[in-house]
Amino acid sequence: MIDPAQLRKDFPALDQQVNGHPLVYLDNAATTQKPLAVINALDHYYRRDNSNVHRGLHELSNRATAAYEHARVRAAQFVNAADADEIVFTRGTTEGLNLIANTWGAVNISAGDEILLTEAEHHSNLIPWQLLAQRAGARLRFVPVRSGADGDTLDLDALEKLLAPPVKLFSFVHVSNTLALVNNAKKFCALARQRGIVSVIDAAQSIGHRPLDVRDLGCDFLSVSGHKMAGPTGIGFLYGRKELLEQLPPWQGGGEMLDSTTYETAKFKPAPHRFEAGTPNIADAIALSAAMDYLDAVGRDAIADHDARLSAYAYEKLGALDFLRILGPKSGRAGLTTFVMSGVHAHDVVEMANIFGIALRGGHHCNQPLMKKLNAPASARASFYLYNTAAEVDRLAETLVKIKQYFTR
Ligand code: 7TS
Repeated sequence: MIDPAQLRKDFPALDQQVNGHPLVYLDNAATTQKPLAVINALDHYYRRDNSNVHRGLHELSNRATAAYEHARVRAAQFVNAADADEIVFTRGTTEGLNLIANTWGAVNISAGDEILLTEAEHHSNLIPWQLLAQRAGARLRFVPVRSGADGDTLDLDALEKLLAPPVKLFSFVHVSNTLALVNNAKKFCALARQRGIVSVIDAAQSIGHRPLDVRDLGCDFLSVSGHKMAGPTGIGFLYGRKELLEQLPPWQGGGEMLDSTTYETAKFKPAPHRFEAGTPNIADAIALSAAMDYLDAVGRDAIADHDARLSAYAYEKLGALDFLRILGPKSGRAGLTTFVMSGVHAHDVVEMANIFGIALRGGHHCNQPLMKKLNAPASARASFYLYNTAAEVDRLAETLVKIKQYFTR
């Protein structure tokens, strides 16, 4: 079991007062705080090794290149990819998904084809496919979210039926950033593969919270963001199964992604370099590697266990407040709680919580169509990470009672 009180000391941003109260940071699904190991890695890089990669023959460039390519090897290990060449550095989950839509999609999707998503997708796993479908004349299909005795869950019978030709690609969220729903990614990928359908996992909310093994999951692509796993903003990576990645055309052109060029045409480097045009985000890739070391030192099984406990505790604690409606499934929940307070707009809840030093997120959480379907166009969300404690959940619950009282005076 991890000791959040001890781990908090690694995260300088947590040690501050907000509006006269100790900060309770519960907006981890938006972005997590960064440990000293990550801040120090950035500091070290810029103080000592700053240089461009893959081109210099001098000491600093050699160091920067070695550290950048080590980060790729580290990312491959982190998700148990067979080969570091299966890792493309991106700006984050969104860019990785756009990369697939613009490369795999450009070659494989044409008029009459279908792309399967779920109704629980974040906009970043919706809009790239909308754009592709519009360009190619393809159609989007959606596995419905249904609301029943077990809460808001995915309709798995519908999934079985929809996952069939003319669907060519199934892209789904692993852990929903609003519903706290955890999809059975391994099963979804196995079903897709049996039916000759390419699978894509949006692992933005799972990568920093549980062990992930792309070979065990059996996915074709998996996209993640560094900033949701204790790493910096502006960096993430896309895993692509080698056989697929190797065949894909580039999507952005520029320096570093080619072997040779004339004025008319170019010969491109193999994957992953052909997908990394221009000077990459060297510093943040290196610091992301430090974040992965940090998470593995804490232990990802232990983080998952802590998430599950805190999430169950929050569900029980907030569930006891009869003026809240909590979205998502009733069991097997990930480490976040999204709720609607009766008679109080989510933005008022979040602003009032801030007065008490508590950081929440309010709005549609980039899940607009889903929130509309669930008749919760605005909701507030508390999302947890390894440094959050049960005492913080208690403070949240007490504060929500105060907020409700304030608005019903
Ligand atoms: N997919 C999911 C499930 C997400 O939760 C997010 C970000 C993304 C993709 C996009 O990640 P990005 O790093 O490329 O922006 N989710 C949130 C959130 O819930 N609040 O702020 C960002």
